[in-house]
Amino acid sequence: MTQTISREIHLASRPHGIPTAANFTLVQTTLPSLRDQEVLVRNLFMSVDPYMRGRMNEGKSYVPQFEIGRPLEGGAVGEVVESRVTGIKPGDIVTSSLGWREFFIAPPRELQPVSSQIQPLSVYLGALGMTGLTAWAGLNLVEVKAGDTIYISGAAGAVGSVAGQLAKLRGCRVIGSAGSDEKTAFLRTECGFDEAFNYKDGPVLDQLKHNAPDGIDVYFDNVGGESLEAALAVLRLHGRIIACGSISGYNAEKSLPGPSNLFNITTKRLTMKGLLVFDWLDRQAEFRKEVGDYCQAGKLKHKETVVEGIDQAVAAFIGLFQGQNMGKMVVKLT
Ligand code: NAP
Ligand code: FER
Repeated sequence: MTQTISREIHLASRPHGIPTAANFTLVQTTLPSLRDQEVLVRNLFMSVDPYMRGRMNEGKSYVPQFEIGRPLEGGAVGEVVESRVTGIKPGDIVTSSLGWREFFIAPPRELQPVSSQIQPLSVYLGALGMTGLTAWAGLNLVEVKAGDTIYISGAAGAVGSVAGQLAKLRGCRVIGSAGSDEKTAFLRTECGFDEAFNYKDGPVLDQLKHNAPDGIDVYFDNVGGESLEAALAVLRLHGRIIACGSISGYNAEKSLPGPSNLFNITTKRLTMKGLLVFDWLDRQAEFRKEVGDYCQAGKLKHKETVVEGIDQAVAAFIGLFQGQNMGKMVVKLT
């Protein structure tokens, strides 16, 4: 019986502020032999996501915290190597939440079979995966419709770039912000955004007013902080906010003050709705059909930044907070 040697990334210590390589260890492990009703999977791609930062903190939240000395978890797509389950065979492609490791053994309830026809398989982590579902769910959450002007922060990332393209397909006017000129060019030329600005070029409020002189109907918030405050200022009467993420505060060592102008919610009768992608899993089939069709028809770009090797996964994760990715950040396991 062959034994599988795998490498996996453990949480070594809880980060304070921006995570560093010292918070993680790469550990080699030998997997046990496969037992009845178990499957051995080799991960091909794994996801790194901003929400993982929150799971590295102490204390409870919606998603369980990572434990020190244990492997991290996260979305992954892999290939079945060996199976002792009827109906699952070597070569099958499966998604799971058992990323951050090269190989793993799991029962079938931990695996979701997906078609190998769709390539690259990393698309199951991005446009057709968790971040694509988040983008799609956000637009549905506040009923984004033709004629709306929508502002999206973090627009060149995994969620933002898909949200903007889906909003264009719905007939919206789309404005995005991102952290480099290369990213704003990508938004305009490849994603079809009407306007895009670099939030590092000057105050977000000034740039947003310039790009949306008549105000906005919807704000898709991936960033929080200054962008949220600016959006509150320019939202029109009865405007809506999709509260999706707040990455500007994820590494803050003490809690940050809220927007100084929250009273706009009252005066303009705004609606701000919290979005958690896990609430939308029952609509995954509908989402995959709609967005899968757009991808196949060439109407939706699923841009990725691919980093190679599990030994680069920590750097890829930290890179999310330095804006190193355009589109979905994925790690290809070699
Ligand atoms: P992503 O946008 O692909 O990657 C993160 C990006 O955030 C970076 O590339 C960087 O781009 C930007 N960023 C980092 N630090 C920043 C800062 N201080 N200020 C402004 N921008 C900053 O990540 P994603 O997976 O698509 O996630 C985007 C947001 O959605 C995150 O807030 C995430 O937590 C949230 N999210 C929420 C849910 C949910 O269920 N609610 C699900 C998935 C994701 P720049 O170069 O533009 O700075
Ligand atoms: C995210 C940010 C936050 C995310 C999930 C959460 C899946 C949930 C946090 C919590 O429940 O505390 O990007 O993506």
